[in-house]
Amino acid sequence: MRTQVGIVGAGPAGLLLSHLLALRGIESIVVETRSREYCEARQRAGVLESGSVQVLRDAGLAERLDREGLEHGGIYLQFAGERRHVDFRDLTGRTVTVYAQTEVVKDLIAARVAAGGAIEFGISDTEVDAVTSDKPILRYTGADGVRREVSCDAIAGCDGFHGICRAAIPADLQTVWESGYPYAWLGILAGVPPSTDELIYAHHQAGFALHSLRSPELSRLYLQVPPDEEIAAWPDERIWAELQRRFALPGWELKEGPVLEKGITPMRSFVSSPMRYGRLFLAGDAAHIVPPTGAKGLNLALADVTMLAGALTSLLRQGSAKLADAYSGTCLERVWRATHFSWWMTTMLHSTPGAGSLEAQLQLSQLRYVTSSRAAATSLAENYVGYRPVPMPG
Ligand code: RFL
Ligand code: PHB
Repeated sequence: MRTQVGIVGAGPAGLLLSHLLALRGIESIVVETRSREYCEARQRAGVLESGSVQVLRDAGLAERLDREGLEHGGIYLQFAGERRHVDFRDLTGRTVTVYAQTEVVKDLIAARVAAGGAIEFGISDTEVDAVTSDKPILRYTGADGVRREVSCDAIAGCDGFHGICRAAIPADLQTVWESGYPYAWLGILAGVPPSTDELIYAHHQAGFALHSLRSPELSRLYLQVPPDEEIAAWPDERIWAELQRRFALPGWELKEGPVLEKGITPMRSFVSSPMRYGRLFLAGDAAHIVPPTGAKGLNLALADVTMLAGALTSLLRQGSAKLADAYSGTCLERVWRATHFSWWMTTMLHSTPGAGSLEAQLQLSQLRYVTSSRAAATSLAENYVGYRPVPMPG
């Protein structure tokens, strides 16, 4: 078989890339180990930067997003018994949109299927080969058990943190930065209308909590838990009791409802450089992971492939390697900004087990600062809505 771009992984990165390439007349195949149903149901991110919304709109993918997405002009930071609003609209003129990753993925798959795009679910034993040649090879076993080999002009590794593409870059040419955190997130999807108009990020001595949402009828809530926690230790009553404790505020009520889904997510910061080796290009979680506190992972994945679609178009249609050569460096600048912001939000809001009381005082001071200084609040806001560098005057 032959195609122009072999794409490994049908997450947001791989799916958007195949769509953007198709719009530019470039053929691709997407191969995915999981089933379509699994990809469409996997609960993950919820917040889209305005730039991500624009990318989806420009690509003709925002019909449902524009109808069902919930535009948010800020967030609440809660600490020391107070809840303060950070007003993104006022500080930056921009907003974010709450629209679940599951919905982004459903829209992308529907668009690819409607356009007759090649996506194979339920494949196994993915291999990439000859990636430093002009004709890299993608091999996999289809859902029918038949081994296939696809000759490509380029391969995109959009296969997430646990994928195989990153390992195709020789270790001596790769630099990895990685750090774990001494806590995880327990996330629930609850069948109850959100108790808040904006997301609430709560600092509490018992641990961080986040109130997010999915729709006018569905809430999404998270609790900081120990990193090796078993979900069995958290029956629904314990989860609600802990959420009630961490969000407690006089005159405000957290509404409870049935827990429709729950899971525990470990947290790490991880960056692998370069994001390109020959004709293999990494994008999204395959190359970098951030802790979810800054709501950046999905947005970085979409930004990477927007860049990559342009780079592959000029490589494959005009024969120009200029953008492909710049791909890794350009992406990594944004990745490092998001990596720092996510680490900063995480360490400001979570309580580190075993840390002395000095840590809590420093966190509270920082939280007071970002909610009282316009300069500090603007810094948080411009990172949250998606930082775009602008030249400094002079
Ligand atoms: P994905 O979504 O992991 O997709 C990779 C796909 O590749 C497949 N795969 C393979 N396919 C073929 N062959 C192989 N050998 C393969 N190995 C793997 C996998 O099955 C999968 O389908 O990566 P992608 O596309 O880079 O997208 C990244 C995002 O999914 C991720 O960054 C975000 O979900 C992170 N994230 C958040 N990001 C935000 O921007 N805003 C948020 O509010 C936000 N909240 C979150 C989050 C992630 C969370 N979890 C569960 C990690 C909240 C949570 C709780
Ligand atoms: C979510 O809605 O799942 C969500 C929102 C904000 C975050 C992380 C996750 O920082």
